Amino acid sequence: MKVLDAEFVQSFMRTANDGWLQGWHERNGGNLSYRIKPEEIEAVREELSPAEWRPIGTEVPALAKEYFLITGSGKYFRNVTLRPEDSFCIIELDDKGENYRICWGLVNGGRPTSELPAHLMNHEAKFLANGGKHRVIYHAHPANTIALTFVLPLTDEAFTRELWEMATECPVVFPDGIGVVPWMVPGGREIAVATSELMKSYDVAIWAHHGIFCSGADFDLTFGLMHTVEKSAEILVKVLSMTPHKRQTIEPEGFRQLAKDFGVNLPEKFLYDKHA
Ligand code: 2HA
Ligand code: ZN
Repeated sequence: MKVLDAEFVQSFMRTANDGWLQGWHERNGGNLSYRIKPEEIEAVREELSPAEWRPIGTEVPALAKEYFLITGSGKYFRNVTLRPEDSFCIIELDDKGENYRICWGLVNGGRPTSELPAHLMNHEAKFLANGGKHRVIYHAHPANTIALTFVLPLTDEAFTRELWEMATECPVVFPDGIGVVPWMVPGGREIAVATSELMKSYDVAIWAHHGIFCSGADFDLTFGLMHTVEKSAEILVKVLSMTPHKRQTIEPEGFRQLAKDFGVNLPEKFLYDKHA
């Protein structure tokens, strides 16, 4: 099978284009990766031609020999469906999880995203935390969530609680909550370590004054998670633009009832008493 005909590649391209249409990917902003299933890589193996090994810039031993589909450094989400072979690639990791090689794509040269260490360390954190259920890591620059990082305290508790309050579905969609990384220089190992530490507990990590990382089992769930967080942030921006004080909201007792009825566990650390 041709790489571009494979369903996982089609889903990757649709997700990237959906993100572009949402306005989350100005210029070369954002990046997307998918941990390819063994049967999916076998189906396209005839088209793979491995290049030279290069260092990842960190080590992810739990992901040794895994294959990933991942956007290219400096490439535009806008072009993913228009010029797929130029915009993303398939990479393979070596048997130590320290080096990668490009096996398909990026036909005009280049490297995987500058956030390769963050993507792979997040994949590894999820792999170790939930036994390989998650396959997608998605980084975007949605404006409302970024705007909130200038006005809310940069804590997991504040972001989780404020975004949960903005739409009843939120605690059901991200019951574990949201982690927050303070402002850091992007693109290296340090921010990758900080983010993957949060990904051990959460499926969403916000980078202050920069964007969001989401993790999920498939493209729909991961994109839907990003979309839900950003929609909730948009509502909060609208509310705060009208008034600094909510007249009414969902109270901790409401969240506890919701948790019971929907069968989710909502950690008490997010249900603090705001009036105390
Ligand atoms: O340019 O979003 O964080 C891609 C990015 C870097
Ligand atoms: Zn970014």
